[in-house]
Order: sequence, then C-alpha cells, then structure tokens
Amino acid sequence: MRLINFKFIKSASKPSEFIVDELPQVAIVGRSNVGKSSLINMLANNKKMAKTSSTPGRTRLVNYFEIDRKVYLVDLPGYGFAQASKEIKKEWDRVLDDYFNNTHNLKLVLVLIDSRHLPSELDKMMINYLVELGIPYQIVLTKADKLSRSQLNKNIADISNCIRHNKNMFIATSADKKVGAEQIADAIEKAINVQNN
Ligand SMILES: Nc1nc2c(ncn2[C@@H]2O[C@H](COP(=O)(O)OP(=O)(O)O)[C@@H](O)[C@H]2O)c(=O)[nH]1
Ligand SMILES: [Mg+2]
Repeated sequence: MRLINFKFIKSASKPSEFIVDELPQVAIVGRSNVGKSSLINMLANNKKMAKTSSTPGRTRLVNYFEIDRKVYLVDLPGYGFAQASKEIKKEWDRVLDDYFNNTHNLKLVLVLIDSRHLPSELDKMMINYLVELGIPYQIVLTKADKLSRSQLNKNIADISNCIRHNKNMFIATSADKKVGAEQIADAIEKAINVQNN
C-alpha cells in the first residue's frame, strides 16, 4: 500500500474528545524522543506534518492524522520522560490507558524502540499491556542511521532476545535516511484489512 494523502485532524486530551468513528486506527507509542513524530513525517513525506520537538515530554495529547480516508494514524503521548514530574507521568498513563480502553477500532500499535538501546522497563510494560488487551502490535526500531550495519544487526539480535521476539519481526527505520517507510505501510495495510470475526 502507498500512503499518500495525510491530513491532521485534531488533538485530544480526554475520552470525550477521542475519535470513535468507523475508520480503523493505527497508533504509535514509545518513550519521549524515540522518534514518533519523525516517523509520521517520514511516512507523510512532509517534515511539518507532526511536530518534532527538541524539548521532549511536554505534549500529552493524542494526535489524529487521517490517511487517504482509509485509516487514522494516531500519535500517542510519549512515556518515561526522565525529567517529568510524577503528576505529569500519571497524566500520561491515564491518557494512554483511556485511549486503549476507548478505541474499539484500533487495528495495530507501532511500538517504537531506539535501535541503539535495549528496551526499557516501560517498553516491556507497554508490550505486555498490549498482549493482555489482545491488541496487535509491530515493533519498530528507530534511528537506524546512527549505527553501522553490523552494529544494527547485533542490536536487533540483543533486542529480540530481551523481549523474546523473532528477529524477523522487527522493522528497522531511519527518518533521517527515509528507510523503512514501505514496510510500515505494508504492516498498516495488512492490519486494517484483517477482518474481525
Ligand atoms: N538520526 C536520526 N535522528 C532521528 C530519527 N528520528 C528522530 N530523530 C531525532 O530524534 C529527536 C526526537 O524525535 P521526535 O520525532 O520528536 O520524537 P518523539 O518525541 O517520539 O515524537 C529529534 O531531534 C529527531 O530529529 C532518525 O531516524 N535518525
Ligand atoms: Mg512527538
């Protein structure tokens, strides 16, 4: 599938503002600064589609983008920004929890992990949470351009051991070098074409 026409629809901070229409949704999660906005910009082929911030952790909004009138791509608040106060952290958890519990048309979650690091406890918690809720997910490694090919392969092996996932189940991406967009588009297509029941 090719993703062509991206349109920002709205930002929401509470369930009454969430989009609950019939269009399928694909959400993006990961810690603050992992590269969520950059990934959306790469997919949209537009550097200004999602804001990329140098001061991470401020936004705790759910941002909806509509693609080709087929699917919503949903940018979720980042988790685990070290400098965030306890109160803000709680708020994040609440927004994420609210989103997952109120979005019935959610077809796939892209879980972003920095290819340079092993998954954090929060990453593992997120994956376990999605497994528990029965929500399909795809692990996406970001910032692959920061590693040599051999270092990337080694890290993929380490990360796959760490979360006990097959190495072939990862998509390695680079927003800087525009790597991985097609694979993500294919994963999105597959997910939204899966029939319920
Ligand atoms: N080298 C490189 N830097 C990236 C990549 N993706 C994101 N970044 C940088 O990482 C920082 C955080 O990215 P952002 O998309 O705002 O992360 P978010 O907080 O998860 O939305 C920014 O300075 C980006 O330029 C990538 O693929 N390669
Ligand atoms: Mg962002």
